[in-house]
Amino acid sequence: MGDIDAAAPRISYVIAGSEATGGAGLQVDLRTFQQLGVYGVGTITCIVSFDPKAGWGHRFVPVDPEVIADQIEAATSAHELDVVKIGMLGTPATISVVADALARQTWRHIVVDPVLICKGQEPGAALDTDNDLRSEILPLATVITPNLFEARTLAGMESIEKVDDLKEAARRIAALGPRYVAVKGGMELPGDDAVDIVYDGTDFTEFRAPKIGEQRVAGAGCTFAAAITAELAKGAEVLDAVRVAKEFTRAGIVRSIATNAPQPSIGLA
Ligand code: PXL
Repeated sequence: MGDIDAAAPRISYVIAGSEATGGAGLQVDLRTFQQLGVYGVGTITCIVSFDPKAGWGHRFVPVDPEVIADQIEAATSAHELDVVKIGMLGTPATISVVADALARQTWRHIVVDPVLICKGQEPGAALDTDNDLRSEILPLATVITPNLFEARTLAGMESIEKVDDLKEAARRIAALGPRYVAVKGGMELPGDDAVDIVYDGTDFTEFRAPKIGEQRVAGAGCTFAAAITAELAKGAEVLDAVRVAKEFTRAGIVRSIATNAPQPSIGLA
C-alpha cells in the first residue's frame, strides 16, 4: 500500500450530464467504465432531475460554463487523458466551452453520443443546441452514436424504417465530419432484431442481436457509447469496440432494473 502502481489502469474521460435517478448520463458512464476495467474521470455539464410530481418530466439545469471549464482543467491537468466520451451538453454556451477545451490538446479518440433534446428545454433553444452540436462537436468525433431520433434529425430524414435507411442516415451524418458513424436501430426499427450499422466512410458493418422485451430501457445509449470509449481506451479498434459495446449493453438490458420512473434502468452487465 502507498506505492504508486507502475501498471496503472487505462483512463477513460467523460464530459456529460448528471441524471439524478442514476439511470442515464454520467452515472451510467462511470459504472460502465468501471465494469470494463478502466478508471473513469468525469466532468458534469448539466443536472437533469426528473420530477416525480409532474409525470417524471425533465428538470434541466446547466452548469455554469466557467465551472465546466474549471472541471476540464482539473481533470486534464491531473491525468494524461486521450480518450473522451461526450454525452449531453445541453446549451450553446456549454458546447462552446467544451469545443474550446477539446481543441486545447490532441485526442486519440473522441466518442460523441449526440444527445439532442431534453424535454425540459424550450424548442427554440433546443434547435440552437442541435445546430451548434452539429457544427462544433461532430466534426471532432472518431465515433458518433446516434439513435433513430438523433439520426433522423442529423441526417434530415423524415423516417428511418429499414436497414437501408440506417445506411443512408449513416452516409449523410458521415458528411458532417465524424470518422465512424454507428447508427442504432434500437427497439424502434421494425423487426425482431436490434440492428446497428457502422459506416467508416467506405464500408458498412452490420451488428444485430434479437430484441429483448418490448420496452425501451433508460441508459442503453449512454452505456453503448461509454463501452465503446472504454474499449478504445484499452487500445481496441473501432469495430471491435462496437462489437464488445453491443454485447455489454445487451447484457445490461437483460439485467435491467425496475424503478418507480416509467422506464426500467439498465442494470450491471
Ligand atoms: O439517455 C440520454 C441522456 C443522457 N444524459 C442525461 C440524460 C439523458 C436522458 O434523460 O438525462 C444527463
